[in-house]
Amino acid sequence: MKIFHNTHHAQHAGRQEMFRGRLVDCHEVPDRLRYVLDELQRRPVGQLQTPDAALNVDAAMARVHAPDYLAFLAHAWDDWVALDPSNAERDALPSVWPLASKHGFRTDAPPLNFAARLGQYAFDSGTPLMAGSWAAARGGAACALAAAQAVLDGERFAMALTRPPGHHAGPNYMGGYCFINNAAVAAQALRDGGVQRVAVLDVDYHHGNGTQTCFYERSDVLTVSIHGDPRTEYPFFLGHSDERGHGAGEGFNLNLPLPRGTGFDVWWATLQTAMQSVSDFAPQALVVPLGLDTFEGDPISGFKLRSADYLQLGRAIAQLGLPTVLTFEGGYAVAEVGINTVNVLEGLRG
Ligand code: SP5
Ligand code: ZN
Repeated sequence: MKIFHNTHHAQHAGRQEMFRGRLVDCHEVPDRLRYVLDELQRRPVGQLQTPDAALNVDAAMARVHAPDYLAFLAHAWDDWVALDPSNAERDALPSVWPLASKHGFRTDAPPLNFAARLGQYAFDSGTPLMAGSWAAARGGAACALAAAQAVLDGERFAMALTRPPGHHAGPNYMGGYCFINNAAVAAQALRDGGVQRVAVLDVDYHHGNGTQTCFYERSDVLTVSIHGDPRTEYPFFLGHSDERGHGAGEGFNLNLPLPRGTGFDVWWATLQTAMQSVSDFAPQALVVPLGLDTFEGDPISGFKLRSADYLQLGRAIAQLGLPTVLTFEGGYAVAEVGINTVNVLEGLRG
């Protein structure tokens, strides 16, 4: 198993996120990745490496994200500081949004004001952007592309071990701590490398809204997600069980929402349903957005998985018998995220 880690990740270190009317310390912190790397030192289940610098990561990101969104991200920090030089001391967070055009706001007259532009491209105020966010997000996309390439070259398992995470980022928006959708970059790179059908099995606690949206009208990429019911859980506005795909993509999206408080037995039974739909699709490759925020000790989530359960998850994924790319997503019980992640990888190896 090849594990591609992102040497730029720590340049993205948000200070605070908006939560119920005040700023609270960020949950998505650089220590998360450090704990995984530390556990990999203790249990070296794969070959740790960095992506080949020759990979065309900009082209790979452009296959998933809109050009104006990528240009926005690349210049966002400079534009934030240009708005007011004292902004250099603060992370950028949006504070005004156009909502959707159904509310009567215009989206055909793009604002010049940076705060307004940030609101156009962000769906929450929990995703701080700072000087190194773009370098970190772009470095993560390189890991996703490298992992897809490794699988195309014959590797059975490859992981993009990176942060910030990606599965909430859509074609033209950021949010949920995510900027670039690493899982979508990997799935599209597999398609572009000649894999005809790719399945995405998202096991993060939160619905993979960005990945679902990227492939919602396509029949070549099946998206399946097990997550907290969006009626009560973030990201709230997508992830319901009646979302089955649209147009050519109808029938190629499956959402399996579960109530907050769900324990391993029910989660495991639901995983069997998810895996059956993956098998029925007969894909030639799999992408697993791997969130560890299903853990019982997670501070912002509501499922009750225990550390040993992640070994089982790894074994189950391996039983699908598919070349597989994993991307590191959520998981905010920082001291346990290394053990839980490496348990999945150990389970994969059988
Ligand atoms: C990748 C991923 O797992 N993103 C999750 C984004 C969730 N953002 C909203 C979380 C709000 C919870 N804040 C709780 C603060 C309690 N101190
Ligand atoms: Zn999550």
